[in-house]
Amino acid sequence: MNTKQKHTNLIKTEAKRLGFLSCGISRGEFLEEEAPRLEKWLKNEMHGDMQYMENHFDKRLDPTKLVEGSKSVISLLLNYFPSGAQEDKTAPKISKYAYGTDYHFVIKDKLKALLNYIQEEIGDIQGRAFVDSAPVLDKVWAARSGLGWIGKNSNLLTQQVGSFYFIAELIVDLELDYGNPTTDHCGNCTACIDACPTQAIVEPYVVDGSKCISYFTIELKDSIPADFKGTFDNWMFGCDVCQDVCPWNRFSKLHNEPLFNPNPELLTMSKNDWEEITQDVFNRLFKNSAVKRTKYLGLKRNIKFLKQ
Ligand code: B12
Ligand code: SF4
Ligand code: SF4
Repeated sequence: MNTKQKHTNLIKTEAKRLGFLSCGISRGEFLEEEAPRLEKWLKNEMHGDMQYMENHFDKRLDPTKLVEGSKSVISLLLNYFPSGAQEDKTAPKISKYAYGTDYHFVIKDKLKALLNYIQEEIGDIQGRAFVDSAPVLDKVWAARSGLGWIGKNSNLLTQQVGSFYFIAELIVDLELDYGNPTTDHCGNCTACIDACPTQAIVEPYVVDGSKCISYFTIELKDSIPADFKGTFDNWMFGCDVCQDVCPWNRFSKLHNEPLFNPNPELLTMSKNDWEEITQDVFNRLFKNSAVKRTKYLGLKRNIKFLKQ
């Protein structure tokens, strides 16, 4: 076993120990194939009001510009597939990813621990940890490293566990052993495209973010356009439809991260409880949650929109 393989094995083993579902590694380089796709997506305004997507175009496509001297992208998946579900089937729905503690906190801690381990075991390695927050094409790096393929709903998928996991990365100045992309197993399936309540999957592999329920209910600061009334399939925060219908998600496995367990009250709230939610209840339910991104008034706006 050469040194690169030895280091790669050490990192992958520690990632597992820290609770990550899997770890894959790619050479940090310019993403030539993605550049025209990202450009087209932005040109067609599929980012809607998410102006941050327009920023750092060059860095987003090239990790060596984002982290000077970097050589490798270490992609990490963290499962969030929950055991429970909202009990009142008529209650407005929350995406599974937002049931527990905000994933940014949970993952950041694990990434830091992994970077510390690399520095202790391998040497004076420089690196930075990213989860969602930076201009990095998370799914593309994970796919390149062999962790899964990007499905027609544009999420990263695996045959073993579907797609209910987060993606994060460490970008480091250490040469490692690189993985190879897996094959696409979407085949003739179009379940996600057919089921999307707002027809946001405008062609296979392309999601028009500006039409996605997740965008409207989480990212949009203004009021939700009236033309979308009656199309939200009762989602008040995010949307899981294109993943729930994906046949590969029959293989989802329950997460084992205690911090992702919801406040039990969240699963027992009735439709009426949600419609009458107060600021105090919101604060209690979503203390360290990603739902805080939309704030109390944002959630109220979403619930009201569903009633119209
Ligand atoms: C912006 C964003 C959104 C936006 C836009 C969605 C989107 N698809 O881009 C909105 C708010 C709508 C959104 C929604 C959701 N998101 Co989001 N989001 C992001 C974010 C911050 C950036 C994504 C991005 O770069 N988009 C830019 C566009 C251009 O990229 P893209 O859609 O992947 O497009 C590629 C394909 O279209 C492809 N392509 C184009 N043409 C063609 C043609 C062919 C033939 C092929 C093969 C490919 C191809 O090239 C493009 C560029 O690579 C990432 C975090 C990150 N930093 O990566 C999370 C992220 C993608 N989101 C995530 C999640 C969980 C969600 C939701 C499931 C949340 C929810 N339950 O509500 C939904 C799913 C919606 C969906 N089907 O995509 C996870 C996905 C995990 C996974 N397993 O894949 C990520 C990675 C966050 C994380 N760190 O875990 N999200
Ligand atoms: S998250 Fe919902 S609205 Fe967005 S693309 Fe998937 S099914 Fe469509
Ligand atoms: S629902 Fe079908 S087409 Fe869509 S991502 Fe899953 S396998 Fe691919």
